[in-house]
Amino acid sequence: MIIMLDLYTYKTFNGQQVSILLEELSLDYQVKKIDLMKGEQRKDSFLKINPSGRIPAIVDYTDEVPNGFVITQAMAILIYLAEKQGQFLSKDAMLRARTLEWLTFQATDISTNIFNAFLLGTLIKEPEKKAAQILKQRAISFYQVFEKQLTKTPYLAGDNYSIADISSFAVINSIIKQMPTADLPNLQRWFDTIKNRAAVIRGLNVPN
Ligand SMILES: N[C@@H](CCC(=O)N[C@@H](CS)C(=O)NCC(=O)O)C(=O)O
Repeated sequence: MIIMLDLYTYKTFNGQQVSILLEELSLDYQVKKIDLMKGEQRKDSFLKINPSGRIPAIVDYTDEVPNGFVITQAMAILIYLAEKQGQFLSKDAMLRARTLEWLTFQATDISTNIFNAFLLGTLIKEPEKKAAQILKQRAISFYQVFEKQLTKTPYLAGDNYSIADISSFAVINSIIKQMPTADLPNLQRWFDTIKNRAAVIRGLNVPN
């Protein structure tokens, strides 16, 4: 089997969004594990791929770029792969905008708050811990917006499962224990539907 794509990743929600999409697209890819706990993201070999020293990153070996087209940033990777394969992101301008609207909401309002809360929460001082709590609460408050939307449509951007769902699912899944969705029935229904997809189960397990 000729592998045409490398995925640099680790088991975090940013990495899992991309591995879930790759599994949904049934693409062949080679997993390059970057162990963040061992600081492998700061090695020169990885900094050549992503100078900001963070996962995820992909290298796509194409006819146009046989040495590999490198792309970083989870959102950019999701959009690139979905567009390239013509799946999970509509070509219709309005449906596409709706998907990008939910994807951006997730990226800027949910995962950013959660990530910053995690960073502050690892510090010992009380003011930082309090700030972490505020950011977490802010992210949780946005669950209500998801719930409201999901009373109207099966998926975030409408009738079709899209990269907005994949991205949001990976983030919510990573914090489900601290931030449960059980009291929001439509969000819970959406979460369970996605969680049981075979590609999602495989994608969450990368790198295994
Ligand atoms: N905005 C970036 C965030 C990537 C990111 O923060 N990745 C984390 C793991 S979830 C990472 O690699 N951190 C390693 C480090 O900061 O040293 C994206 O969407 O890809």
